[in-house]
Amino acid sequence: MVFSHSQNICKPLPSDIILASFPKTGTTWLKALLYSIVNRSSKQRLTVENPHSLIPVLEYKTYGTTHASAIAIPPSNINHSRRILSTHIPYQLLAKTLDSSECRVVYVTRNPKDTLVSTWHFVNKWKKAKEDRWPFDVAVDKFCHGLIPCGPYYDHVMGYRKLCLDRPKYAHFLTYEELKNDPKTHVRKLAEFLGCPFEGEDAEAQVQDIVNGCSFEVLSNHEVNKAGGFPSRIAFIPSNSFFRKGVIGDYEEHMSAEVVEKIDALTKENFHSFGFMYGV
Ligand code: PAP
Repeated sequence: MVFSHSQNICKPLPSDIILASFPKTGTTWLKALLYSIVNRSSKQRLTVENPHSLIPVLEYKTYGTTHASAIAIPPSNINHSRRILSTHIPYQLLAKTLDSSECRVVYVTRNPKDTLVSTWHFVNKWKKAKEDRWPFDVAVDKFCHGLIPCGPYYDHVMGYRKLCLDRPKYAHFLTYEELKNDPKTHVRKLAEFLGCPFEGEDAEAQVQDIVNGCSFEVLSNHEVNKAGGFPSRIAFIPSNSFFRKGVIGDYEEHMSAEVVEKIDALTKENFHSFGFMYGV
């Protein structure tokens, strides 16, 4: 797959919503939340479909030929509902497409240590990887050198952060941790950002209902998210591999003090020194 700065890989509609994220930072959760916020009356589809089946991945739809998770991207002349797409493509490669569009971009990120641990577990759950587990120290090394899919993580986050700071009307930045700590506030903010705020007497109940329906505990217990999976070019990805623990700080179970120190130093260099006080 070759991208360049000059490529305009698709032309989003002003009504489109693009969920951008680095892998393992909260994509599945945000897919469920955005789908529920936009399609309030049909949010029960989440009980029978995996969030990844409901929200297509831009890069698979644009370039992919073998990914079979597929619902097609709806044609742009269908107006009854807003299209939601997701992408892991770095902003640096999508800038031309996003900067020239009035679509809404939601970017979610997660602290680097939990992102790394989640990535490591996810890869080791792949069918192929069972015979050949990915050693944790190798994963740490690859992460620190930016040699994991869609990496470097730090460039990915800072690219979208710049977009969100530059174009706040069109791009919204949130973190897994703030969403976890106060989901109702962030669901309300997301709805406002998307131009479909919760209003009326039952607004509070609607928000609570969406937060509950998209919680880790509820989503991970739907049959559809426990069995089956998605064939991809690399491996068969089980549906349940998108739901592991869903907590903040799981890195403490896996990382030595030395590894924590190494990643924190990178985080300070790549985030804090640019004024983004996050991730340590
Ligand atoms: P993806 O990039 O492959 O789509 P993504 O959904 O971004 O993965 O990340 C998966 C992580 O989100 C998992 O974290 P963990 O490995 O630390 O447990 C997964 O458990 C977590 N996750 C999935 N759904 C939810 C949810 N509803 N609430 C909170 N965390 C969730």
